[in-house]
This record gives sequence, structure tokens and C-alpha cells, in this order.
Amino acid sequence: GWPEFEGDLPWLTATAEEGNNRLRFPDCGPDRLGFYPIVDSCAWLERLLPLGVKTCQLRVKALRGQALVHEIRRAVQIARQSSCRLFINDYWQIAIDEGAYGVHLGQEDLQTADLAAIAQAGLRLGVSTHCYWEVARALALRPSYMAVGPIFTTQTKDMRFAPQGIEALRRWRRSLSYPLVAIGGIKKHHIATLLSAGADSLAVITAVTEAEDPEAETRHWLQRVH
Ligand code: 3NM
Repeated sequence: GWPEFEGDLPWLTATAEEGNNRLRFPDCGPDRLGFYPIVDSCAWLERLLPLGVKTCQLRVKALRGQALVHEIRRAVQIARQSSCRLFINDYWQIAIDEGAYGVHLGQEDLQTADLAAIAQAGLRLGVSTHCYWEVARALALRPSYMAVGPIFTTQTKDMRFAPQGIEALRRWRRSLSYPLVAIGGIKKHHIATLLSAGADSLAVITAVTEAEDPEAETRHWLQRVH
């Protein structure tokens, strides 16, 4: 079993500094990542980005081959038109080829992705973390941001990790100087608490995609998070 996370971890940061210094991923600019909706199609991007969303992720699970390439290509165009920072989940090679703003990788993807190619192409790297060891691994890569999850129970993704809760987020905030993206089961009544716990950004799927009025919901989140 894995030990529980305990206390602050200054040595992690020191280890990262001594570690893999070859790769450099760009930062995400001076503005906080803020409200960060995750969607599975260009149709969603076309609905949400004109409302002022400045960070988003395309997380496609249902397409393959040329259809997938076309979807990502169009997503990059849509994001450019709105000056939105678009992270492509998982498909790092297509993200490089299509000139996306960044790539978001889970821990499994980290094992197979060509991180040097991503860095060389100048794409930002966001990494999912769910526990102490995954944070340690992410730190060694010095990514552009770290996602911390699941904060709360989520039905949207199969999770072998228990919800970390707000107190864990606070502790990561004390240990880490990276932009922190909170994810997992986040609803709008959590916004104030998560921001004051130190989240730079709140990533959501169902809070927007299953809202009765996703556009109104997006406007609300934008107003509250920024
Ligand atoms: N990643 P919702 S939680 C895609 O903890 C994803 O890494 C998570 O969806 C993580 O906002 C999650 O509907 C699902 O809970 C987020």
C-alpha cells in the first residue's frame, strides 16, 4: 500500500530541481487559468468560447483516425479565434501537429508520451495527480500546471482514488508553487472555498455540460472565478 500524504514536502521541490532539467515546458502566461471547462467536441467549444472562456480542454473519447485529427484541428482554430488556451487531452502528437496551446496528460499517458517532443514543440504540459507519488512524479517534469483531483466524488470518470478534499488541496498549495487546477465533482457552491484554499483554476465537466442552461452556467462561473 501507499503511505498517506503527510505534511509539507520541501524535499520534493528540491528533488525536482536536481532532477530532469532537460525539459522545459512554457508557463501559461500571467493570467490565472481560472474557469476551465472540459468538453468532448468542437460543438461545445463553439458554444462556450464566445462567452469569454479563456482556458479549456478537449477530451475526446469517441473518435479515431482522421475524424479525430479533424476535430482537434478545428478545435485549435476555434480556440485561436477566442484567444482561448486549449489543452488537448491525451493526443499529444496530434496536438503538436496542429499547434495546440498545450497538452493534458494523465499518469498513464505520461509513460508513453514523448515529453521531449512536446517540450521542443513549445506546448504547455498539464499533468493529472491524485496522490503523493503522482505529485512527486509530476514535479520531476516541471509541468506548466498540475491538476489535483478528485477533490470531491465524481461520477464522470472511473476513479481508483478517494476524493482528496479541500484540506489536501490546501496542503498541496503550501508545498507547490505550480498553478494548481482543482478537478473532480466541483459544483458552483464550491467556488469560493476552493479559490480560498489556493486553487488557481477550477476544472469541470458536468457542472457545465449537464446544466439546464450551459451558457448561463458558464457566464456565472466566469464571473465568480475571475
Ligand atoms: N479527471 P466532473 S476527475 C476528467 O481527478 C477527470 O483527475 C479527474 O468531471 C481527476 O466535473 C474528472 O463532472 C472528472 O466531476 C471531472
